[in-house]
Amino acid sequence: MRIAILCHSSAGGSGILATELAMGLSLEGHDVHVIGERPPFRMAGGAPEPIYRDLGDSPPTQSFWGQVVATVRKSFAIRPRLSKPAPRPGSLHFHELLAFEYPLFEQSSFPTLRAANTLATLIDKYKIEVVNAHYVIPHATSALLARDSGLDCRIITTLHGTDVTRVGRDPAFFFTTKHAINASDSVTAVCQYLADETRSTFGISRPISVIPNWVDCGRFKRNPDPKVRAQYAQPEEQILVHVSNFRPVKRSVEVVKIFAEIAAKIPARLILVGEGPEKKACIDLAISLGVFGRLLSIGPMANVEMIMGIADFLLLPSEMEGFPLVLLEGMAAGAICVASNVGGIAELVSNNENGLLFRPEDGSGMADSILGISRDKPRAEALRANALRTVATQYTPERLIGQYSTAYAALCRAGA
Ligand code: GMT
Repeated sequence: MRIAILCHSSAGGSGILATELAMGLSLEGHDVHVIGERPPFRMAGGAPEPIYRDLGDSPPTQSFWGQVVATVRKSFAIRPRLSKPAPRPGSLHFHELLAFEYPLFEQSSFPTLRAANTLATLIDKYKIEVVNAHYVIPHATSALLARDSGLDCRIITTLHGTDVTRVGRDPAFFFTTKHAINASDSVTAVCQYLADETRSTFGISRPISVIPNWVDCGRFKRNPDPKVRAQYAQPEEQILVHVSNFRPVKRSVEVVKIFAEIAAKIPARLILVGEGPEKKACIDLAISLGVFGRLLSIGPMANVEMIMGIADFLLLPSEMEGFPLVLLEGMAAGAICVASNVGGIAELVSNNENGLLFRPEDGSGMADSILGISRDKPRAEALRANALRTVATQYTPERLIGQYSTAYAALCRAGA
């Protein structure tokens, strides 16, 4: 199939998932065109330079394809014994949004319209059959605009979380979000909670199928090498990790409070990975609580598996979540996940079996249970083993990327 994927380029879950999906679909042999404001965060190892900017006919440079193929191979841990074919060169493209500056426009960018026009150009040029819009605003709207310019393609919209629970329900976006969901040919959500929440928020009855997110257990795995661990912490320290975009919905400041309670009782180290509006407040709080010396702050990491593989605990006390990639990745890598029981999290984490769930505001409960588990090795190992079993059996890329391509194929058949 010829597929276009629209996604946010920032280091957020929806863009990461869309990138992994694009790379996986290209492995299945499809022609995939990713469209965004700039190359998405995890594409080609976070390739910094803009690529394939002008939709021109000149082939992408060799070095770019070299990077993409290497990343796809690494991402899926292809070994000779696997029969999966290597991606055909040329099966994965990135297209930056076309842009035009004009003095009349106060806001020069108009990303919704530019995405629509870029997409329409691609549909026309590459005979795209299916467009998968990740995150409703603005991508599903852009896809509908592109199709309404008289082009023949199917639109499938994937809901991720705040596109419904925060942005979509806001009066600023309510009607456009509802319209985009209703007018898409097909809609998927990353968890059942989000599918149900979408229907009740917008009062709609259309089917929304659930395709959960996944994790590559070949890439996210425990790193038993003490030398690697020693780069981040003393041998006796428990390593707690929070990977986030540090928006208020993640309640990242709470992580520092929880950590301070723990660090008052046992040797511990907190690693904060990512960037966002509340990062500074986290650092300031760590200073005022006297734990700054035990904190390591790192920006967004394309290879976050390095940190996940040495973490003892992963903290996610969010106010709301869809189906967090960070939990899937922590579970695969052996970090015991301590999270709030919100959104779709309980569809992945069973309390006391493969992780720990709390009310978002129960920071002390989270701290107490981390302290308890850090002294109870058999329980820690049981939680880790159960978590790995969950993700390795139910949330594999092969199975779930296959569900996307099956959904695309069904749409194409229905529209033929
Ligand atoms: O940051 C993004 O790009 C999307 C982000 C969000 O704020 O909606 O993440 C959502 O989508 C992810 C991928 O499906 C999920 O892992 C997250 O749970 C979900 N986040 C929230 O709903 C807060």
